[in-house]
Amino acid sequence: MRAYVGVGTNLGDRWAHLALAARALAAAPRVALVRASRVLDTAPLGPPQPRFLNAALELETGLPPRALLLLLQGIEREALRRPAVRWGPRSLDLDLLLADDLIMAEPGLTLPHPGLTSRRFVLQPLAELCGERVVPGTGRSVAALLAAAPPWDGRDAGLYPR
Ligand code: A4P
Ligand code: MG
Repeated sequence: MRAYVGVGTNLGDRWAHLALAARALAAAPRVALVRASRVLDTAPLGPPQPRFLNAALELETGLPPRALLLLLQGIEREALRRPAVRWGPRSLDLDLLLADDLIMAEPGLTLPHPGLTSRRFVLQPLAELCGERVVPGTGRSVAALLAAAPPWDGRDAGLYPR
């Protein structure tokens, strides 16, 4: 299964959280980290809070979607446990954005991720990895959704850390 994961972090050592996410996924059984997007520094959507770093990761995995989500949630918890890191609910947010062409609406797992189609901080890094890919249920490509998304305050922050 080809899967795309959105990474967001706005508390503590944000670069360390990005690196932790990539390391943990690359080390996980039945998961290969194929590529990472560049990193964006983005204005927060929602209530006032620190700016985010956002990026996307492309995975090839033998895990079914539910097992992959559990893995992502375990990595989020690992980021919270790091002692040097200021505790916070958003120290690391890993969203399963796309999993092959699956469409799913089950308790605890919606695919494609519901925030995907309208959020530039998700679409832009994803477009770098798979702009031509049609988002299941929309009939539109990632690049087309990005072109139609509302304007925002986001800037390139560099290569994904390894
Ligand atoms: N869940 C269902 N489907 C999925 C899926 N495809 N991937 C469920 C991941 N999780 C999925 O997730 C809440 C529940 O969603 C989980 O129990 C899971 O079973 P969560 O990550 O624990 O909670 P959350 O992060 O509060 O929810 P969510 O929807 O991820 O938050 P948002 O809406 O993504 O908001 N601004 C900028 N610039 N950049 C950001 O990254 N992120 C947020 C988080 C707000 N503003 C932001 C950013
Ligand atoms: Mg989330």
